[in-house]
Amino acid sequence: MCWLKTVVISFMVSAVVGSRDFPPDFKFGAATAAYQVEGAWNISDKSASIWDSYVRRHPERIHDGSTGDIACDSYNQWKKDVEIASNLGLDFYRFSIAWTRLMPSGFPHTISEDGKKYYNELIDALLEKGIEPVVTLYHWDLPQSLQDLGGWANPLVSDWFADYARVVFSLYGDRVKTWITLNEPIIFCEIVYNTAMHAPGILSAGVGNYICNKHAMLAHAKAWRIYDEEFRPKYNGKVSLSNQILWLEPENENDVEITELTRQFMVGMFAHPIYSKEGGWPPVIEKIIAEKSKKEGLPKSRLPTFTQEEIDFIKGTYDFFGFNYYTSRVVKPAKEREPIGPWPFAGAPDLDIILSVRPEWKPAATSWFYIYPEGLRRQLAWLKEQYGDIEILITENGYASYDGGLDDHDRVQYYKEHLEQVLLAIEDGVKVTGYTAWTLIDNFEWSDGYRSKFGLYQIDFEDPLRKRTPRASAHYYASVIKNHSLDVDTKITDEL
Ligand code: PNW
Repeated sequence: MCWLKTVVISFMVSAVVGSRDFPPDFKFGAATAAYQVEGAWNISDKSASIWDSYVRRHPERIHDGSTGDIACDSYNQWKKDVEIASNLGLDFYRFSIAWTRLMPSGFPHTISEDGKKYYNELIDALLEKGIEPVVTLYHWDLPQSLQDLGGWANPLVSDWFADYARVVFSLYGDRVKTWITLNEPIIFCEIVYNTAMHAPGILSAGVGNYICNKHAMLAHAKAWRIYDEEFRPKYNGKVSLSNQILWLEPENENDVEITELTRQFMVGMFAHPIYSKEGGWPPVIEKIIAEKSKKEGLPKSRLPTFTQEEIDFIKGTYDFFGFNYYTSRVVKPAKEREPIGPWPFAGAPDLDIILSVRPEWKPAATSWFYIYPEGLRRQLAWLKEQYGDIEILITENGYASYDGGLDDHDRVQYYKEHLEQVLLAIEDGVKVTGYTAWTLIDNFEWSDGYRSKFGLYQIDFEDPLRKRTPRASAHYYASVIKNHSLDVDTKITDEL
């Protein structure tokens, strides 16, 4: 019987080991965003974006007083980005287009020849190396000219965005098959208007954030519908948006309900209008904000309503769910107006909660980052439960450190543990089709400047050529991609 036991055990071991392989069509990528890497902020006819002006007006709001003026100089060094993306063996590279580089006035009557050429060359070079371009239309760099007209608070912004989207689809849609309309409306609406700690630095808590959110939903939907009607028939691509989600857990069993409510504030507000069967704002939130507004003596809710026509227009405008995951929080109720804790934006000032973290979640660099890999799997399960069995593409996940060295075993560990959770989620039956590492190269980390590093590749910011050097995590990720499996050594030093 002993041999049988051995056979059974070795079969079980190989079954477990086998489960560390990714499904054959699972894709791996890495991401960047225009303002964080391109530099060349005023080259040729490019106009200023809200980030170009914000870093000038408010250097004190950037940790090291730095700017993205040069950043990784990817405007000039993009061939190196393509080369390292290829060395990593990426299936796709997610980057964003700078609206101000392509359409300097913000409007479609002026298309920059240089801007057009820059993205054409980048896309063609990626395809030549067998890397699929995944393109974000808006990663927070609104033309300043449109901000001067009110930006995301002006109802016309969804038309401005739709016109821009049409230009981009018509220029690059023959080669780009996966599009992200908006990156993280929770950040560019909630963090902006509730804290003013991002461009354009306007404080309008509980008002501006909701107006922005409504217009973001409409902008996304208009772009999706333009693609669907005018471009899908010939190009057959996919269009969605990327939502940043913190996994939320109740502090104890009494806090289950408030936690679910917080999820609706932090996810539902950016997903319910698009992904739910009924569309529109999450009803529970509509009710809370209406009641609070009434108590404040306002004639109507601070949350702008959708007409039924708008609800139907936005509903269903997706081809997958783009999900960015970094960290998690624990939720408990607060007394009214008590500060919300280390995520002071979404829901504030309409959500009376306190957010914290569990003591065992280790902090990474930047104020908001605590490591909880299981949060990724749990959030994926919640998304499936809420919005059905839809395709989910993880459009960002990565690790921040203050140490810029090459021996980044903490980052290797982060990737390994989060990819394990992705595999478990797939086993759970969640349709996760791809994973995107944030980020390919160290870059301008918004209000943290160049202090926190997220790169698989280190950038030498002292070097005018911004030399790119692979970290241990780049070797590890390349090996995962090559083997299509987590059964790889975490200490790999192959040439990249
Ligand atoms: C994302 N949080 O932002 C952005 O898409 C990237 O541009 C950025 O560089 C990256 O993540 C790292 O910060 C986030 O508080 C901002 O949990 C804040 C959070 C998460 C992501």
